[in-house]
Amino acid sequence: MLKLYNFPQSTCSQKVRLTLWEKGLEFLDRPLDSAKREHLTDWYLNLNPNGVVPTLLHDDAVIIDSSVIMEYLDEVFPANSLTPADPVMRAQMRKWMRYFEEVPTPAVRVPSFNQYLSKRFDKLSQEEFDNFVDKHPIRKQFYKKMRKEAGFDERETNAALDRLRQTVERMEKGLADSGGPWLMGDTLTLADYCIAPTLDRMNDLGLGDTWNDLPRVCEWIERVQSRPAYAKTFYKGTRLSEIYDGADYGTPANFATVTRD
Ligand SMILES: N[C@@H](CCC(=O)N[C@@H](CS)C(=O)NCC(=O)O)C(=O)O
Repeated sequence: MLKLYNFPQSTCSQKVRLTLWEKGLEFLDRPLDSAKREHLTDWYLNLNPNGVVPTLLHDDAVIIDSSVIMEYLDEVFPANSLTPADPVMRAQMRKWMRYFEEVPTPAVRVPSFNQYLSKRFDKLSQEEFDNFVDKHPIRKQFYKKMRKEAGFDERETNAALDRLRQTVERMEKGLADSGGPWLMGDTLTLADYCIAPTLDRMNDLGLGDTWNDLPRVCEWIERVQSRPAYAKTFYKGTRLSEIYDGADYGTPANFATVTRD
């Protein structure tokens, strides 16, 4: 049995949902409520000491970290493989994945917090915010760099936008070098699904023009979006623009009171 603890709107969760759907695997979707800080409760930290989503349960095994989960699923369920058979090609695919984890994945958090995610802190006093930040096992320093109500400063924001632009430029070149239509050539791989949610997020943030002048990336996005797995992953309520428009952002009041199976 596969069970995925995740946030509907999290890019890291979306990478894994894309993989599950693309491979045609049945799984129990267990969305956590980020506004209620369910990912910082004791029962969840017991599964994932990093206090981040996603976490996969496969029977008794607990697998954490989105790219690790993607590779695990593709290894354990080899049908509809999303990994090249050739070791050199596999290394190339992983090279893309490590780059995506290191550069665009953290970068897209900056405009995401600037435009939407920092809104959830509006109602918190500075002290409540500091307490919230201290609860994060691996994200304290990230939150400390942010101003509670205003997100990140211009320097940090511009650096993030530069990294996002570098990413799509590299993808354009990668698609030209591989001959496309996918990053690794003629077959869709984990590398494509590792980055797709970041570009979807950029689109949602109004940053879709970052790749307007890059025709191969424009085509690649349309191709990814046409996969049935894409529609299943990005169901209504999975984009920040849908969640944060007029929503009640919640308070940390019911910390540690929520339990889940
Ligand atoms: N390296 C981890 C990072 C996961 C991660 O950062 N998840 C974010 C959502 S995309 C999260 O849970 N953030 C919780 C928070 O900031 O409170 C992975 O890929 O699974």
